[in-house]
Amino acid sequence: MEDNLPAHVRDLRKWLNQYSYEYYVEDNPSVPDSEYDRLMQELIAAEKAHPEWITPDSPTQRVGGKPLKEFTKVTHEIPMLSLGDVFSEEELLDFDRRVRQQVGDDVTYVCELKIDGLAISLTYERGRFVLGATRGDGTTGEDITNNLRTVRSLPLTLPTDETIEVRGECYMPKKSFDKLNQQRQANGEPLFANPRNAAAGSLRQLDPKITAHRRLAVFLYSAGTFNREKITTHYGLLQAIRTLGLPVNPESRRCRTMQEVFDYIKEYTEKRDSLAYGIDGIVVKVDSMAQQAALGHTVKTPRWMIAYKFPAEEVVSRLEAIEISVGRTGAVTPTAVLTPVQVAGTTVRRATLHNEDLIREKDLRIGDRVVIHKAGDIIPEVVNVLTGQRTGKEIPFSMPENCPECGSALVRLEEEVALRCINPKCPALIREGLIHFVSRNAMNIDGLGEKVITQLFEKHLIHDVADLYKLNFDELIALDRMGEKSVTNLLEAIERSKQNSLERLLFGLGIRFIGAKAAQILARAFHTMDQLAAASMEQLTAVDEIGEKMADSVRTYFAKPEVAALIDELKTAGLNMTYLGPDAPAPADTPFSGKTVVLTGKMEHFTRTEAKKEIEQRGGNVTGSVSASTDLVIAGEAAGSKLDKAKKWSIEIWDEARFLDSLKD
Ligand code: 0OX
Repeated sequence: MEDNLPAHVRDLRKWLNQYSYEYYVEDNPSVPDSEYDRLMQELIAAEKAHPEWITPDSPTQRVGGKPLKEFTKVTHEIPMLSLGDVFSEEELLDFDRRVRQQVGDDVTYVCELKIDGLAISLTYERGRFVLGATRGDGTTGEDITNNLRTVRSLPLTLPTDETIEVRGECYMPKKSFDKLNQQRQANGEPLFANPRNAAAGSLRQLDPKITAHRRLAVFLYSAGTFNREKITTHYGLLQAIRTLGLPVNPESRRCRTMQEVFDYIKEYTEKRDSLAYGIDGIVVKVDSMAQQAALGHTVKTPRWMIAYKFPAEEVVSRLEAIEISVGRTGAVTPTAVLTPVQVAGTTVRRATLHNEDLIREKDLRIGDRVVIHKAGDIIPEVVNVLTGQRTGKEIPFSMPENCPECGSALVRLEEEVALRCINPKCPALIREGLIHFVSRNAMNIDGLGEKVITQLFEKHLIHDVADLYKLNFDELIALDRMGEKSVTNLLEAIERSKQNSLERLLFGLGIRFIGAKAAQILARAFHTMDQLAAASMEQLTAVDEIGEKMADSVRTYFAKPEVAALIDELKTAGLNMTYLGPDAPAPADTPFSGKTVVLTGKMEHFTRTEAKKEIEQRGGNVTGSVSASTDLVIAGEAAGSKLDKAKKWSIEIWDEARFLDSLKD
């Protein structure tokens, strides 16, 4: 293509690409911006006069292409693995020991910054950027070529005739993030919580014009298809990628001892805030490719690298109050209301207290100064109380004996830490059940958020889910902040939801222990609501992945006369009650979908039964011992031989904070 271009157009492209590289990758421009702009205008004019000179890799074509309807799927020829992580120096030493056991004592590591962005893959065919993809689940990602094309530091052409696939991280520099949020604030738009979310949101745009305004950047750190003939080390690979003109993070360093690794970690823990981009840890990789091959990888992660994650940032705030809320299942949860503080990039106003035991153990009192961190850097938690700073005015807290919404006595079910309201008529249970019914993974009724449901419920316009299908225009237009257009859209969304496949309705009904994945399995196995309702214990437990507890819950649910009446009402309203097959949109993937998980050690916030339930509700399978089929081990305090075994076999290991993090919806 390029060969047919006149020399002056080729020169313009070459200079523009070179100046872009100097500016965006090297941060060291050799010409003023005005010169770049002048050349760009010249190229635009030339291409306008000769549209046949426009090719997708012209520097004028970064923001091309129409908005997409949806992203197409991309299969990664070589799976994109992810990183195992550790949180302490001891665990890093364990990693080092495992490596040395396998490949001997002569090991060099490369330490890299762990960029807080999104993993991407870039394919260049004969030097032309042809495909950009997200990591997705590692096997299948999404085609985001047009969005990545807008990233200025990503070259559209490379000086090579080979086909290569390089991998790395797409991120939003801190400056771009601050600017973006300032603009959003000025426009009254919701702010992004952190640069990573902003980068993710920007890459998910179907219209590349929006992405272009977001000022993303990339760093490459690995490769799929790549000519490795003369390359024997990871450090060499990084250099080869850099030589091609691709951005590679300049802070990577070879470390010959664990002491050097720890020094690197210390150095960048201190430099972290002054970097232009966010990092959430340090990646330690075995340098020698021969040693990498000897170490191999598990299904998900290479055994020759590990990420050391920075500890969660801790700050002190004041406990203003403890609020009690009642969830859809009746579980009563206390929440700490805090004096707002900044933690790890966001303002924290509330923190989960999980349950009464936690308040008692920590002896939390209203007015206490408390240490806050974010578990897995996401969910705010109270770590401990600064009892030494008490003034004597702090007020001890005790959980109410009665439900704050309906007044009925709260109970503690066997084996559970949480108190529950077991009044099926409790307004909180009904309201939360309605919110769940319309939610994205259930009936997915757009425009029916928590606020609208709460209003409808408080105005007595809806009492159960069947009432949603009786709502009319006049009732909806009378609500706060509802215009004609939104009411029409909402009524259409409600109407559309009647066609949903059975599993969405099943999940939406909120049968205990039946999460999105279990609902899908049941719908596939029994096909219609009536057949499921009539299924015996034996028929239910005969279904793969449906255990006694789930089966029992399904039986109990359908045995209730009020459930039969509700299903009849929904049928009369015209709701589909059959499974529409695997092509119907699947319930959201969870971190546990299809995974075999082993729990070990004692957790702070969950009993074993509770943790198991959380995992099963998300489509995971919990087993008692570590074996070849174990995908994940979740280790609490004082974990013993199961943890050792998991480490030995390089099975993915999570601590409780990571587990908590994964439970966020
Ligand atoms: C990062 C980062 C992420 C290569 C194969 C599995 C993990 N966020 O900066 N991943 C990797 O390595 C991949 N390296 C990094 N530096």
